[in-house]
Amino acid sequence: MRIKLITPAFHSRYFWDFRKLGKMLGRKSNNLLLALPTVASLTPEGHEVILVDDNITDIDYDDPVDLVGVTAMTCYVNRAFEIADEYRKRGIPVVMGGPHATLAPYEALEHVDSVVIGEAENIWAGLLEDFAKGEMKEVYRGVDAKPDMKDNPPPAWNLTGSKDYILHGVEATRGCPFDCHFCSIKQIYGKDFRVRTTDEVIEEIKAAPGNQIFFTDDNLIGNKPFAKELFTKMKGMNIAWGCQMSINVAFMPKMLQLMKEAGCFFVFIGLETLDKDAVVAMNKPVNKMNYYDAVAKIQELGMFVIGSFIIGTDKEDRDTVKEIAEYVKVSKQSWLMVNIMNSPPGTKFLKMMEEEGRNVVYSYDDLDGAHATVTHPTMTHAETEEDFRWLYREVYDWDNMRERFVANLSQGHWKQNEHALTVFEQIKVFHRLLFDFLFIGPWAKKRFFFAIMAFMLSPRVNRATVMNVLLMGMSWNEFAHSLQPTVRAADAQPIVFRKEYMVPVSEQTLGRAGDEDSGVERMIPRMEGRKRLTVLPNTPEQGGERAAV
Ligand code: B12
Ligand code: SF4
Repeated sequence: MRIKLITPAFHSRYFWDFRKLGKMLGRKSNNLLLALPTVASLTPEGHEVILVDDNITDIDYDDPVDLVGVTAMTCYVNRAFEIADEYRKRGIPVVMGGPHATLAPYEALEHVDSVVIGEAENIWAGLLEDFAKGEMKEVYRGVDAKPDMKDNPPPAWNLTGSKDYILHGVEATRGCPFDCHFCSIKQIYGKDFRVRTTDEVIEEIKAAPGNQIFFTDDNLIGNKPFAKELFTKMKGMNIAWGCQMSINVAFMPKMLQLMKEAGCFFVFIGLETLDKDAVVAMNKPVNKMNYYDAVAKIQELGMFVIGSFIIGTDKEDRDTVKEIAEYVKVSKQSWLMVNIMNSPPGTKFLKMMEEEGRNVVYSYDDLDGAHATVTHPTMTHAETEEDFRWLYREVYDWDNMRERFVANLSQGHWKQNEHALTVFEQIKVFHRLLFDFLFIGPWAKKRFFFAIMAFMLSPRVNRATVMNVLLMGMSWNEFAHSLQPTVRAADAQPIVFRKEYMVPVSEQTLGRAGDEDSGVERMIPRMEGRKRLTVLPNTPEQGGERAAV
């Protein structure tokens, strides 16, 4: 069989797109999400698999294939549905998996022939067998057949244009020990934290194209002995890597030392809010600690912290972003990510907002962290979004970045990231950087450039780190200035989160349409001719009826 696996394009700019950095390095995209290279690797021999990344290539709908697979997060599921609809128009069956299909499978079934709820490892080969027999089911429950992660094959990077990407994802664990109320990880992966063998992870790192790795794990220190063993084995591998972790890592000196020795380049930490009561309301008590101390402990070892904040929660007002900007200035936290509080399927937060009648989402596209989608007690959506843009512009202002990085690079010992960029890449990129910094943009940009370049002479900082600060600063400054206010049609209506679509994972059933015992027939709201999800009026005033989740 010929199987095409498609990663749909993301509709707008986002923090991680590193668009300018990619241009400088001659790469088309930051990364290819790991989902489909992983599914490809699970495909039994004898089938031809083609991986397509809609972010960088046009989809050839007329290229003959037997089966199409798509993945999707909620914020780009509309594009996934468009792709699926195109293929189905041509009579080609489509399977969907990933976070959205897991959390709202009965909606996905309006656009595709089959959904995989949860993980594919113990499902995919069987699905293909069923398909070959003409017996593909509508629902496959990977959540009941979770892999133990011990024998996961490495992602099929050989099928990707690996030179197109800056970073490559490596997965060492699945799950998260926490259960924040705005997150759906426990729904997707269940409550157990699973780990691979460290040897398999090391082999995968060796096989990954390039020398820059992003661990896709939700919390790489979720199992501490495992993390320590992994970092110990990574020492000397000469790769630069980033990861996500909870803030308590800052108070594990042994762990930090091992990370540093293993070449850690950045640690992404969900700090969420400066308000310690709000942290408790979010069910993230691990964050009840002093962020200033924590960030300093990581950065003084020469690892960048990307601290992520959520704005637009109930306790906040228009001063909140100013407080966050001040915190970044004083703490000298290197990089900041901001999200506007939103309500994806499968979260306790969505349930709360629906019950309170405060979920006002115009499109799934808006659940990308850059749009306000819940009613706030004192701020309008436009004000929250204005604050969001202001905060990015403020933190990524050239003079603010200069102050932070001069302080960072003067204090720490930024030597372990020698391989963040190869010497060849450094040479290739330097003249582009020079041209951009010297001839384009304001004086503040040149001040930033010369202040950071001065660290080329420092015995405590290596060249690759200097170049990366310049590249990342340039990229996130450009991103901050690319953000635009949302424009909506005057008659735009919020969509309805339909109860029958968002069936909790624990209640979703397995089976085939028409099979009475499966429950599928009962739950899938059949629509004539499989048309796109209709946008329904949301509130009674608009003539609609709000669906509770
Ligand atoms: C790593 C990651 C990223 C990285 C990706 C980097 C990289 N190099 O890969 C970055 C930082 C770029 C990122 C960005 C974003 N992310 Co993210 N990300 C993740 C994370 C932590 C891991 C994803 C991953 O690679 N998992 C490993 C792979 C192998 O697992 P998987 O994707 O689940 O795939 C398995 C199954 O789902 C299934 N499957 C998946 N697709 C398909 C398709 C078919 C056909 C089949 C059969 C099976 C199948 O099979 C796979 C193997 O079992 C997840 C959380 C999580 N643990 O899933 C969040 C997550 C996916 N991200 C999320 C979000 C919201 C975002 C952002 C919008 C954040 C933002 N505000 O910018 C952006 C959007 C980016 C974009 N345009 O794509 C949400 C999505 C929620 C939702 N309802 O959709 C998640 C679930 C996090 C969360 N806590 O809620 N992310
Ligand atoms: S710590 Fe991160 S991944 Fe874990 S539940 Fe909270 S937001 Fe989700």
